[in-house]
Amino acid sequence: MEKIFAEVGEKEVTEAIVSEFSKQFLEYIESDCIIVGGGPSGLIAGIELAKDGFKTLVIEKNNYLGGGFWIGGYLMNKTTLRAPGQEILLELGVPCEEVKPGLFVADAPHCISKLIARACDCGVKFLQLTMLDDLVLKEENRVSGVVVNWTPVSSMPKAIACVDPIALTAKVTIDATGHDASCVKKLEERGLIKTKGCGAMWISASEDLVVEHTKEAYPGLIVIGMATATTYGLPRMGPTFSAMFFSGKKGAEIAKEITRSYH
Ligand code: 48F
Repeated sequence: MEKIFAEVGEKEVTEAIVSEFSKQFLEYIESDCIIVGGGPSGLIAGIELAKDGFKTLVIEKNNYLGGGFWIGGYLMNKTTLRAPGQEILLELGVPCEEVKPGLFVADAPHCISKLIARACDCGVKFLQLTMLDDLVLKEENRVSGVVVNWTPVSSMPKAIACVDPIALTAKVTIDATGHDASCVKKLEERGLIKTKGCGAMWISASEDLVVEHTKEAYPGLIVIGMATATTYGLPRMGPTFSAMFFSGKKGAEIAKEITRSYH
């Protein structure tokens, strides 16, 4: 039989995975920015940071990236964007159609796959199946990174799940965990912040409010996307995504400022 593929065996394949992963993991034990959550807001923030040379790591508890952006709403994979969100889709090279003045529709899988690809192109690094377990809090209660574990540990029986997490440090951390607001909730558990919970749906008000409330919620921790709504009691917007883009971009600008002034 004529061989098509290079003569490489099991040992070399395993070695390649272990050595390349370890190299990157060692390099990213300390980052400029850690983004917790690989949904639309987290990915956009990652793109904006990495393209300007900030060392950026995204932590995602699922194996797949993209959060709630694979589906528009219910079971239907058409996504909607209110103007001017379509401009970001066009920058990404995703076609969209204006169905009503100011309301655009696109294929959700196309949107999210382009967003993930752009994040990779810009140099964002990812740790999938990695779950936020806690925050690193030091320097007079400043968030200085995240404590993470392998996602399946949280669903393993207690008897065999005694696995300690590890810490990854960063100049700034972004909570992009959607409705869960997982990072902010860790501060709330310690009485350092009080969340208000996401309000009922009100599309025309919520998107502007989410962008307006995108900010440093606690020293060293920025909140973006739907985590903003959970933190500050803002109405939800349901199946429309422009605010995720604009909140992610605003969060990245705040993160750059914090990183530049960090010492
Ligand atoms: O939920 P998600 O897409 O958040 P987002 O970027 O966008 C919200 C929209 O999808 C939609 C909406 C507005 O259009 O209402 O819901 O704000 O992505 C959040 C990501 O964070 C991950 C989760 O798996 C998802 O991919 N995540 C959540 N908790 C953790 C986490 C955690 N504790 N550790 C790691 N990842």
